[in-house]
Amino acid sequence: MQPEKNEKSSTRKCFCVLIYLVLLSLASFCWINLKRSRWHPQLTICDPQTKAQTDVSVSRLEHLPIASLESMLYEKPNALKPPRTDVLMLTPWLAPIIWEGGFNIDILNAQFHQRNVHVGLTVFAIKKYTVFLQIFIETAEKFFMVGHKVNYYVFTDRIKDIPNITVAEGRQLVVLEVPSYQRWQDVSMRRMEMIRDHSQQRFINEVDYLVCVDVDMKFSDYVGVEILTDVFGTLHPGFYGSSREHFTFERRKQSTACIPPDEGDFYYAGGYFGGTVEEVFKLTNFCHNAMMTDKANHIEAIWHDESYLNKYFLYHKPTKILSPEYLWDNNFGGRDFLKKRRFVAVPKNHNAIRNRRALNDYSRLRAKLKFLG
Ligand code: 5GW
Ligand code: MN
Repeated sequence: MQPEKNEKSSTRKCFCVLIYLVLLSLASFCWINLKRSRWHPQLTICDPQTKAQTDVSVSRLEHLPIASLESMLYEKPNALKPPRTDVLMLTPWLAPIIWEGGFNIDILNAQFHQRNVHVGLTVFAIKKYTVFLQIFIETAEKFFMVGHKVNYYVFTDRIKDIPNITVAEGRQLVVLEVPSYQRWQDVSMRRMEMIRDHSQQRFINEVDYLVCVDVDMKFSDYVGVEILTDVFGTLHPGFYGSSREHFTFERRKQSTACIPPDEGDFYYAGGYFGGTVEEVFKLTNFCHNAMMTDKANHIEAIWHDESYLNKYFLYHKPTKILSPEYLWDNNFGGRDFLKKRRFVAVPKNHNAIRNRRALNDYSRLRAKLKFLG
């Protein structure tokens, strides 16, 4: 019985040693792997899953549409010679300010034609302001986005008074019937709400960019794709040279349009803004909501929609700014820096068109005269 017992115990010993060796090699294998992945994390790039992801992004990049311009001849830009030194051409947040001489329209037209860009021009002709439409559209046919696809969106409460104007091929006149408001302030301010609502319901499906302007105006020189960008505002022709204290921002703290005395970049005009439909939706939605908040608090900003627009642009900087070439009033005469007057105010017979506003106009005129010295 003795030798049998000995044999059994030596087999058990062998088995234990074997188990010990297996466990040891397993532990060292794990340890080496752990160390390797800690020291060389980039090795995970070889992981088949990551490799698959890399392949997907490579193929997406490989199938991007290639846009290329045709060969063109034009004057070489000079890094040491700015085209103009008499005006500011770039904001501190690197948005271009659009002045004659600062761009080559042939290059821009080629780029925008390639994208087959479609532009909407919104204009309000409520009550007697329908009288401005004929000249507005006739001059736009001559000067606005010539050669590009254009939709005119005319908001009116007087469908019957809309002149019958034939527009060029690739252009369309769309008349939108909207309610009118009794107070002229509401006529002006509700434009934000109506542009917002129509952006959501229709403009987003029909155009890429919106340009939103006053109707008591005429085009007298070219306005093209140089103005198009995510979101743009326009320097008010009465305040481009003013100091902050002379900007007629809303100053009362109770208003959502309030701008503190030590803030504000430019004084933007209420009658000329635009951008992509998405950005114009955001802008008009902000302005309308701010107006409704103020209305509930029985306060209305000093220059109505213009005050809310200025508040928006203070904290949502425009990606381009139009110079006063794009919004001028010949009552100011000319200026040396003004190489073109592209869009100018049509003189209004205030008594016939809007007699109720005479008092306010007087105070505005005084502000303008003060600025002009
Ligand atoms: C009427 C009386 C006083 C002020 C505005 C109106 C008015 C403005 C109106 O009866 N019907 C109308 O369609 N509007 C729209 O609001 C026009 O598109 C107009 O261009 C815009 C802004 O009003 P404006 O042009 O009189 O304002 P300002 O600051 O250019 O003189
Ligand atoms: Mn106007």
